[in-house]
Amino acid sequence: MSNEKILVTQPLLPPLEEFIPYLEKIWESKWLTNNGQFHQQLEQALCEYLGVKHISLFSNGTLALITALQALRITGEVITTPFSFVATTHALWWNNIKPVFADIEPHTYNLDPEKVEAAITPNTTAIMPVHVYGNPCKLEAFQQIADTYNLKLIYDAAHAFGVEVNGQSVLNFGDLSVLSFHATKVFNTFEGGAIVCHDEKMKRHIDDLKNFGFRGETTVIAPGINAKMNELQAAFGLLQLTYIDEAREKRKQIAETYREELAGIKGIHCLNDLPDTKHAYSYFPILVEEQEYGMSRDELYAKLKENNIFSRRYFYPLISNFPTYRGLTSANKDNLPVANDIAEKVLCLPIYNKLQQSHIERIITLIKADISY
Ligand code: T4K
Repeated sequence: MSNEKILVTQPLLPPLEEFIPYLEKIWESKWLTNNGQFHQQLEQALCEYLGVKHISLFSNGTLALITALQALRITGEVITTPFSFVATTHALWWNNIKPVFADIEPHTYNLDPEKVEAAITPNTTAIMPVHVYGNPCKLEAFQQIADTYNLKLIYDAAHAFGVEVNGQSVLNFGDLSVLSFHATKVFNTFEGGAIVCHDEKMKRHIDDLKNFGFRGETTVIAPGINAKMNELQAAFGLLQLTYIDEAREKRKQIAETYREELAGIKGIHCLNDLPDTKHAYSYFPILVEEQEYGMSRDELYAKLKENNIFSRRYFYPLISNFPTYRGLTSANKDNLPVANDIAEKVLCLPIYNKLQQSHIERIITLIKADISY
């Protein structure tokens, strides 16, 4: 068996020669950024592909998150999950908003609506859940809480490209949803991101904010930022859209193979697909129960690494355990027992469209090795 290095992910890269005509057009037009032709085309193409009304492209997902909070003028406290990539909480911090962590559900690893409701104070202004690994949050429950307490609802949908529940995009829920198109994501524009919103007025406001707050040549409506997607990124996104369905299908097959192969192993648990859901298969997380499996998550991680397989412990450490945040009352481990438990046991196995059957077999063989039953 080859010992080729296998990373947790590999970006979706269409054939290079197919990108050249896009580059030629950019050179011809001499229009490199600031709402160019490819930017406009990609916004429209993504609205159609994702089934959403309005989308504003960004240079990355983190700036899109920061801008989404600005667009809704969020202040005070926002209830969010500790089980995510640090950018989720950093976006609050950069806006001078106090993050309040609530615990997650044991079977989806998403923010638990009941725990959110219990964490609401007079200072709470919004809820920011994450569709972790692309698994949809409890959409109706969150909307009900937001409506009851008059809170804004912003979804970090960085992992949820193309995810649908009952034929409806998850991006159509909440006030705003934020996507990431980073190289490691299902759909990438090298770096990139987007905000999905539901009305023209909000889209215009977001577009102004990402361009220094300019509306027209001489008017600045707010202290905006520079978070625009450039033409190279947008052109790459357009090309990539022609390959996305094939790549998503490949990811689905890989996830199914992993599930079948890992099914009989004591102490290794996979996340199941949720009913009526079209998944993104952005990540393939497993939980390693040390007592049953006979090896800890970190030991398995190290063993795979020794064998040139680079799985990742997304999301360990928990955001609430990083020095910046661990002083917050809500970061206390007693407040977040499920999240702390999952973060100690989770391991994301490689998944990407070019991952081959032989690669999967190598990974499975290593996970199965030394098991005596
Ligand atoms: N919200 C959530 C829930 C997120 O997960 C993220 C980002 C954000 C917000 C913020 O969105 P962005 O501002 O990033 O658009 C990676 C990504 O950098 C980050 O985008 C992502 N989440 C996070 C979960 O993963 P690292 O530190 O793990 O990246 P890195 O460089 O170790 O790459 C991971 C693996 O991917 C490597 O083993 C190799 C492979 N890789 C990576 C890159 C960059 C490639 O094959 N090619 C590449 O170009 O954070």
